[in-house]
Amino acid sequence: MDQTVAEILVDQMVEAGIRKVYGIVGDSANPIVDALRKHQADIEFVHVRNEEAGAFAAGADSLVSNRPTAVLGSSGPGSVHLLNGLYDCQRNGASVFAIATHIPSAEIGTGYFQETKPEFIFEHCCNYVGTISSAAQMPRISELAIQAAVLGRGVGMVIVPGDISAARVEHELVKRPLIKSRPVIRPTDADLDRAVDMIGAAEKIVVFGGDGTRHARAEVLELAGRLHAPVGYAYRGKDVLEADNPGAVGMTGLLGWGGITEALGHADLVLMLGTDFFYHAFLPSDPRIIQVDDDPSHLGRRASVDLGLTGDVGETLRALLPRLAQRTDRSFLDRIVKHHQTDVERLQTYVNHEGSGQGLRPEMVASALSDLATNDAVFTIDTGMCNVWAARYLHMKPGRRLLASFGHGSMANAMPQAIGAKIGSPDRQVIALCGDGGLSMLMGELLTAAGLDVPVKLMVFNNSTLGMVRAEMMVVGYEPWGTDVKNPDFGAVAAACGLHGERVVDAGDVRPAIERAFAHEGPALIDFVTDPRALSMPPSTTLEQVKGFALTTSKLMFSGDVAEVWQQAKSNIRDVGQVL
Ligand SMILES: Cc1ncc(C[n+]2csc(CCOP(=O)(O)OP(=O)(O)O)c2C)c(N)n1
Ligand SMILES: [Mg+2]
Repeated sequence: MDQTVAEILVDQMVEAGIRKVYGIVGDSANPIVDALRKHQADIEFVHVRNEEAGAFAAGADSLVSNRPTAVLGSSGPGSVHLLNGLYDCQRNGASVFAIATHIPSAEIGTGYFQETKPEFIFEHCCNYVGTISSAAQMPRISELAIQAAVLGRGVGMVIVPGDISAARVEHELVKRPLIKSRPVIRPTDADLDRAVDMIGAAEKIVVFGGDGTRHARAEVLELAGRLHAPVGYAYRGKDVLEADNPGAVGMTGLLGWGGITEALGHADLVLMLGTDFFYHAFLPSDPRIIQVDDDPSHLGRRASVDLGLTGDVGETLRALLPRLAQRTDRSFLDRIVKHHQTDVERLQTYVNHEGSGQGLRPEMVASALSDLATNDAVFTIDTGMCNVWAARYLHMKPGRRLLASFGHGSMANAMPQAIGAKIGSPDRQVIALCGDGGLSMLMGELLTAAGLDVPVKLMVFNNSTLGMVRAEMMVVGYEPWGTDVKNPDFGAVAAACGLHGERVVDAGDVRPAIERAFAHEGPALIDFVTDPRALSMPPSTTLEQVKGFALTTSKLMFSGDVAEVWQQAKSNIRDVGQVL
C-alpha cells in the first residue's frame, strides 16, 4: 500500500460516483487538493468564492443530478463558512460528502491558530461526523461518511487534520461496498384495510403532498382521479403535483394561494402524502387525516393524525389503488376547482396591471419568467418575497424543477444553488429568482459564474429592502426599521464582473430583457427595479373560511384576506380598486 490518506479519500469519492467537489483551498487541505489535481479527469474541483456558496451549490447539484457531490473547507474559518450551506443541504435531503480539514493533529486542544471544534459545530447538520485522527482509520471513517450522505440523503462529514491526510497508509485496505439501494417500505395489509375503510367513510377527500411524492406522481394523480379529490401541495411538492394536473388547487401555508385552504376547511378526510409540512397551524383540526411517509418520525409530528402509514408513497399507493373503486360524485372537486380558478384570476391583477407604486410589479416579472422559461427549466428561489412570487406565478410543467432553501430558510441560496444546478445539469436552463438582499449577501459568486462560465440566468427582484421582514414588521404593527438597503445598479455590477448585465425599470422592457438574458450564451443578470410596497395579493380566503385553523394575523398575511394587510398596503388597494 503506497497511498496517502488524501489519495485514498479521493479514490473513494470517485468510486462513490462523486464528480464535483465545491470549495476553496487552504493549507490544511493541500494534500487533498493535490490528490484532486491528479484526478482531474475523474473529479472536478469547483473553485467558489465562499465555502457557504460551495455547500449551497453542492446540494443543488446533487438534487438535480441525482449523484452525491462533495464540499471542501479548510481548517477554522474555511470550514466554518460551510456551515450554513450544509444546513441547507441536510434539510433539503441532498447527498453531500463534506470534508472539513483541521489544524495539525499535535496542536488540537491547545488553542492553536484557527482552532475550532468542528465535531461540535457540525454535529447537528450532518447525518454523520467522523474524525480521521490516524492513517490506521482509513478507509473506514470516510466510507461511513460517504455512506451516510448517499443512503441517508443528507450530509456525511469527515474532519481530517492536514498532517493526517498527508500520511501514508501502511496497512492493506479492507473496503466495504457502498450501499446505494434503499429498501422498499410499505404498510401492512391490515393498515391498508384501515385506510380503505376511512376513505370509504369519507365524502370530501383532499390530497396534500410534498417532496415524498416526487417519484410517485402518476400514482398520486391516479388516486386523486379515483377519489375526485382536489390536490394541494407543500412548496416542495409544487413542481411534482401542480404540473399538468387539472385537480391541482395550490398551496397552503405562509405562501399559500388557491383553492386548497377552502378544500382543507371543508374536507372530512385529508390524505397527507410524503410531506412533513412545518406549518401545522395551517393544517385543519376537524377532518380525519391519513399520513403516508417513508420516515416514521414524520408521522403525526405536525398534524394530529388518525392513521399513520410508514411507506414509500409510490409503493403504498400501488398497494392501495386496487382496493379503491372509482367514485362518481365530483361535486366537491368541481366546487374547489372553481374556487381555485377565481383565486388564480384574482392573482393575475398585477400580471396584467403595472400598478401605481414605485417600480415594477414583481408578479409581472415572475409571470414573464414562467412564460419564457423552457419546459424543463430549473428555478432556484431566494428566501424572502421571491418565494411568494415563485409559489404563485411560476407555473410548473412536468419537466420543471423548483429548488429553494425549503427547510432551512436561508437567504442568499438562489444564486449558488443555480450555479450548482447548472453544473449538475448542464443541458437544462437554470434561472435564479434573487432578492436584492439575498444576491448581495453572497455577491462574490457572480465571479464564480463569470470565471467558470456557468451560464445561469440571475433575475434580481430589487426592491431596495429586505421586503419579507419589512412586511412581517408591518403586519404585527412594528414600524419597518433596519430593512431598507442602498443598492447599486446590479446589472452594471454584473457587467463589470463579466456577465451579461442589464437593469430594467419599465414594464415594457421586462420581457425583451428576459429574452436577451435567456438567449445570451453565458451567465446573465437582470436587475428588475421592483416596487418595495408590493405585498403578496391575498387570495379570496376569508376569516370565516379559515375557521378551525390556528392562524395568527401574521400567518394570515400571505394567505388570508385580512383587513390589516389591506390597510397597510395602500398602493396595492388603490390598484386593486382600479382593476377589479
Ligand atoms: C441568512 C439569513 N439572514 C436573515 C434571514 C431573515 N430574513 C428572511 S427573508 C429576509 C429578507 C430578504 O430580503 P431580500 O433578499 O431583499 O428579499 P425580499 O423579501 O425583499 O424580496 C430576511 C432578512 C434569513 N432568512 N437568512
Ligand atoms: Mg429585497
